[in-house]
Amino acid sequence: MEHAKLDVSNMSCGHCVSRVHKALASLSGVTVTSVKVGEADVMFDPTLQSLAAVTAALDAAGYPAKVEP
Ligand SMILES: [Cu+2]
Repeated sequence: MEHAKLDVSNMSCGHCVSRVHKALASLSGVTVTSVKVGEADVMFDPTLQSLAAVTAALDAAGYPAKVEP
């Protein structure tokens, strides 16, 4: 498993936190470590899921995300 920290736009409240959490948790190979307003931490299995697919899923949910270095 690899760790990634995501910078997530458009989040403003607990509702956004639960929507982002749900979008991430629905992806196979992804374990959500934490979600806060503006950021998310995940562990992912690179053989099952790419970071590009993870950020694309958040984009689709209305929360554009980028990977923090
Ligand atoms: Cu919200």
